[in-house]
Amino acid sequence: MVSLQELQTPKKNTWCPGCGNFGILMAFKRALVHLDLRREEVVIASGIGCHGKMVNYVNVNGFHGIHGRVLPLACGIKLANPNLTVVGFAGDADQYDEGWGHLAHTIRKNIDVTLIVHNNMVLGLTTGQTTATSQKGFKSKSTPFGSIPPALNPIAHALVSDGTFVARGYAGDMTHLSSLLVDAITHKGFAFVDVLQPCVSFNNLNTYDWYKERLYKLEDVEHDYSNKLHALEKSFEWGTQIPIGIFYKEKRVTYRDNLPHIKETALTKIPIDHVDIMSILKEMM
Ligand SMILES: Cc1ncc(C[n+]2csc(CCOP(=O)(O)OP(=O)(O)O)c2C)c(N)n1
Ligand code: SF4
Ligand SMILES: [Mg+2]
Repeated sequence: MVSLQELQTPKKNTWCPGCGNFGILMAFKRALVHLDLRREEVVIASGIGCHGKMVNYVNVNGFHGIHGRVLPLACGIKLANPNLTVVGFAGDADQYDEGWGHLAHTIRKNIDVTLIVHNNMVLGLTTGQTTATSQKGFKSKSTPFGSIPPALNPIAHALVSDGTFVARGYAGDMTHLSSLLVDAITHKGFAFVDVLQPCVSFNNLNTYDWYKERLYKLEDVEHDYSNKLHALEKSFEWGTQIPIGIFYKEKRVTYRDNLPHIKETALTKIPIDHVDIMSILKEMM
């Protein structure tokens, strides 16, 4: 059984004191302990940003990729070796700006990975610029007079893209987030979790106090997560009341289940000794 201690790494943590990323890190580690997964069965992938340091702070296999490309990485790893549990960590600029296109297509293909988006509604690592989820009017270095368009709604987009697991967590409620991550990781198919993450250095609008006044749990209002229209209605709640929890969940065949040639055997187990790639390489030279 893996312990919190074993998931610790010797890397010095460089997040700002009070950053919401600490809550996500601990919630994820607790989820791994709860699921009793062996460290070598788990692979995590991240983009570039403060969130990207997750791969440095969890003692499992990790791939720190490039900005916006968490999903191609995570999906490639999972399709090559379905025996692995694959979790991607992205930032809001990372996923909802640069990597936006990947999200819709991974959702509709229902590739069996989990995506956790650290949604702090700002570019943290680059010291505070506006992102796709920054609220209209949000003032930052890149929009000193306030962000002009309305904020993108990731939950509504995931629902209309036919997501099979669509949820929102909060970095300030570690117990709730951890149990949400357990549900997401055990979901067979693509699990999408948008996590509201306070950035204490560059987002002085969406703070812990701001969330405290607004958040409520969908499970407390007996939300039926098999009802997509109801989930969509809930996804538009933003303002005085903001729901967290599972919006929608359904069972659907995964992408890999539709690939008969690799359905039974992991690509990583198929011998390649007899494959001669020289002729292909010569063609390219
Ligand atoms: C291809 C590419 N474009 C832009 C950058 C510059 N860059 C570094 S981090 C970052 C985004 C950080 O914002 P976010 O994804 O929201 O992550 P956070 O730091 O808030 O966790 C950007 C644009 C980069 N490293 N690579
Ligand atoms: S800049 Fe924001 S997101 Fe980055 S570590 Fe500091 S508080 Fe966290
Ligand atoms: Mg961000």
